[in-house]
Amino acid sequence: MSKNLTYKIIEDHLVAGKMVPGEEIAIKIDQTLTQDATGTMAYLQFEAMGVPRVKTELSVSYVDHNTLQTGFENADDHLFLQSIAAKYGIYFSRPGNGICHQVHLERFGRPGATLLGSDSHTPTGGGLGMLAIGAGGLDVAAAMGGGPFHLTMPKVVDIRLSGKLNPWVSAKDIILEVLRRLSVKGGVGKILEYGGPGVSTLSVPERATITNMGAELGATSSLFPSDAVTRAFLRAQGREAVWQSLEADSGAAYDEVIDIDLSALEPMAAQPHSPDNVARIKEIGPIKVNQVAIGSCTNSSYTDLMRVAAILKGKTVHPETSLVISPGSRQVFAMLANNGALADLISAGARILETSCGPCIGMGQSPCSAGVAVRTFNRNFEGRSGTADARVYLASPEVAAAAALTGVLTDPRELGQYPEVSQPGEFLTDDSMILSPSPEPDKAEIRRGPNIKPLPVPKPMADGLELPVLLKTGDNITTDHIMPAGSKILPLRSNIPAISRYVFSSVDPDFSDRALAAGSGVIVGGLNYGQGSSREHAALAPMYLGVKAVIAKSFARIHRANLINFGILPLTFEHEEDYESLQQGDILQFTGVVHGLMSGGSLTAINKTSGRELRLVHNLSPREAAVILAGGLLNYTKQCELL
Ligand code: MIC
Ligand code: SF4
Repeated sequence: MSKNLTYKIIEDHLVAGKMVPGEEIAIKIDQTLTQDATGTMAYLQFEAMGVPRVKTELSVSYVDHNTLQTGFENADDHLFLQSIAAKYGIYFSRPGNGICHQVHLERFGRPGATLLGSDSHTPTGGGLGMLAIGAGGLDVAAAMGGGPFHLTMPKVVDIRLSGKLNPWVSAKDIILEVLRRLSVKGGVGKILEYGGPGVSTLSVPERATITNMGAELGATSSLFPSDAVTRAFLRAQGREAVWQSLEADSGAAYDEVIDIDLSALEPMAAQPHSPDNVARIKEIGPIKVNQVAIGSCTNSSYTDLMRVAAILKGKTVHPETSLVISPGSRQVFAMLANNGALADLISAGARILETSCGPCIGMGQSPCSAGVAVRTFNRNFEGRSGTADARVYLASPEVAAAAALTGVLTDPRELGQYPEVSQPGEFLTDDSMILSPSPEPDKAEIRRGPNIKPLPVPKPMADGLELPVLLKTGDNITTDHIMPAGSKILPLRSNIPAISRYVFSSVDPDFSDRALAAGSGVIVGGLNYGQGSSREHAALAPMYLGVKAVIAKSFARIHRANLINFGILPLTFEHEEDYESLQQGDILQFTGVVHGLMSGGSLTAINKTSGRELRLVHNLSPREAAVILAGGLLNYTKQCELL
């Protein structure tokens, strides 16, 4: 039977379950990655599992998010991560070496492998033909310990690319077009597999821009075939040996087909405040732009920045527009420095930042009040830039460079001659900032600074619960709403008691006080609750504050899994209109929770305030129900060991 590429890779790694969309399956994980902001928790959890050395083919710990070091916290976390890596057999990519997804693509990714990363943009690796999936840190820790990764078998969508991009139109416009068509919830429960004759016109970094931002669709992952272009990229990275040809069989079946003619696309942008609010630059018009930021794991490859340098060469940025650039990796940065392109960027007035996530996660470079920023990043959620009333537009490096020169949103085709930039035949490869694990792990000492607090562990789920509704939210609540990031809060990622004070702080500053006073409670959400990042702090910190359940119209995949991992019940409405009947402050009484979780998919609660009965659906697999009842995945794993 002819198979699509997703089925081939999953079949190769299948440990349990049937490859039927909607059913729970478990797959073997070959590689893992963590970044520092999720990594400290992941490694505390890994330590708690008591496994002496990682059991994966490769595990890499990156430091790229928290590099501002406005206090001792970040530096302490870096030392902790470095010492953990040395002891447990993990490669350590030092701060300054680059953004995890970009470096992993360059130095470690391998076609046909599975990669689990504690960051939602892990599917960047799909640009190389690997099945790369984002997850919470606890799931990644379990995979490092040799456990399989459990997921719902996704549907597979065939995105057929035809034609070729016109000059000034780029890979970012392809994924913006997909977002325009499918929306931020359109990928939930799906893997997007790219195919068709247009694929061979795209380089690996261009493919990676597309798979990276598939995260914004809520997709489980996105995937390109591994072909001659992949081989040339790996050869130029000095890694041709890991190449293998991988593609879907002809006539393979898909659950859905989407056709995109690349030659019909135009420069576009995602308007505030959602990555799917996409329009053509021409339609949006020449709005004034205060800041341009080029970088992030979506668009900071060598060719992205070479093209920006060529556009800016010999010109100066607009006097009322600030331009900041953060190269994606040390490889990219060094190559730009060596060939003079960095000098062109500096001469044009660009402010060069270190190779890290930087402004993408609100670590500096917040725009001015009510400012407009054009960014090559992947998320423009309200407030994520650090300025509550800023308006962020997501666009290609070409659009960003054009705005930096003109000071207004500009269709880059107005700039005239398109600067052709080719892929290098050989990248500069220097892995001296990637540290190998210690050959003497017993002697490696773990460095634990005062910011690293012990891991809070949830209690087993009670059979009867009386819970106040602590907060009612609307649709598309992001994990940035639940657990904001930025330069003030991100340094507290290793300190749950401290960071929990900021849960929902941008939505309702009194939330944490109210939750602590109540002792326990429930959150009510709308559609696609918990979209965005993989940060398990958006489950862990509410758990610490006493949240026992979230009742929503629907959930984003990673957040739902994180809630379960930390013993919080994710429930949906049997009748969606019941959402309207719930108010903040209502008291919900749950009885027979244990039986309800063990036997089938529903639970009943009585709203004691209104007297209404609520029918709720849990849709938990037997394994997930057991995890919740045990009080989260760590407790569950320990229970299994005792059996
Ligand atoms: C993000 O882009 O939101 C992050 C920061 O990379 C997160 C991870 C985190 O919150 O640490 C993600 O995408 O998973
Ligand atoms: Fe870093 Fe931004 Fe990419 Fe997240 S989306 S990994 S913060 S660059």
